[in-house]
Amino acid sequence: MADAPNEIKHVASPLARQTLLDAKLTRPVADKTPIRLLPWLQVVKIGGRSIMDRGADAILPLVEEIRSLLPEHRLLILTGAGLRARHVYSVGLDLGLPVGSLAPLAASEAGQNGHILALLLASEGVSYVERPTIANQLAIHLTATRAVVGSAFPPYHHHEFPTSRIPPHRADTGAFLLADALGAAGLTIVEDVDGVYTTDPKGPDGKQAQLLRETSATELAKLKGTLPFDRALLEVMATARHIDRVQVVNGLEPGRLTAALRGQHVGSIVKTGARST
Ligand code: GWN
Ligand code: ATP
Repeated sequence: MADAPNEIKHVASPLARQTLLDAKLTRPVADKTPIRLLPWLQVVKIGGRSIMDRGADAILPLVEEIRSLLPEHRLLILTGAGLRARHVYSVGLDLGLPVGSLAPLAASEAGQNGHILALLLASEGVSYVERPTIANQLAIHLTATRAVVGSAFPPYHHHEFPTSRIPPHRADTGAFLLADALGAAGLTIVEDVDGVYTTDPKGPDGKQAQLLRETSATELAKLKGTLPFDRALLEVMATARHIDRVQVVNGLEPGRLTAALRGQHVGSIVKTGARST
């Protein structure tokens, strides 16, 4: 039999045959700014404990505000977990459950809050969308409607880092990771305080608390006390690709979220490590 011509095509890859651990080799290929997938999207994280747990008094005015924002913005609204997650942590910790088991239990509470919020906005065409939908079909949903609601918690489950007994990556970190990965126009974190203070304004040293109108992830990393969001958020901010600032606003004050989405400075702006593009 005559030799068949060799038609094997070699697929050239600049990363072939090299270790992915050598930054000198990977940098020329990998060090490119990724494209913004949804540059018109505004991501809004609604606090679980700070807003949703307060019930109608806090939720209904915010729902009205979001309703009036819909003609102006396309929104991915993500909810935090709140008090029910704190309860499940305490029961789970008492029973000795590992952090990777606690993470999905808490995440499901963030999902429940999302379902509640979505139902209140259903008449506007807003629905709760499941994680797999956020992962793969967000664009088509946001083309069909102005906003969707999802869980802010990252779905690490048993992949959660065992660096502490409480899952370190919670709703604020999850919302940021998603907003940055999607190349969204912005992320606004809605809380029950005017922004980030030097110390907890509701804590024992509350009288000394000063509002940090503008700060950065690097500066906040040096602050030893508590923050109004997960500390892991500072770590993911450091390596952000798109979201160069996050605004933390008081959702109990009518109009603050609207102003923030219009680009006004009405809370604390936290700068990240991303270069603005
Ligand atoms: O259940 O409220 O999504 O959107 O992290 O996983 O623990 O799940 O383990 O699509 O995949 O409870 O069932 O639950 O909140 O997370 O969801 O109603 O596999 O729509 O089935 O990544 O919602 O839920 O809790 O977000 O945060 O069925 Mo829920 Mo959450 Mo629904 Mo989702 Mo987890 Mo799914 Mo999932 Mo699980
Ligand atoms: P989740 O969505 O995870 O349920 P949340 O974002 O709604 O949570 P908290 O985790 O309770 O809410 O964070 C908000 C609270 O953080 C504020 O009510 C405030 O009392 C407290 N806090 C602690 N440290 C600070 C700080 N340095 N600046 C401002 N608020 C702080």
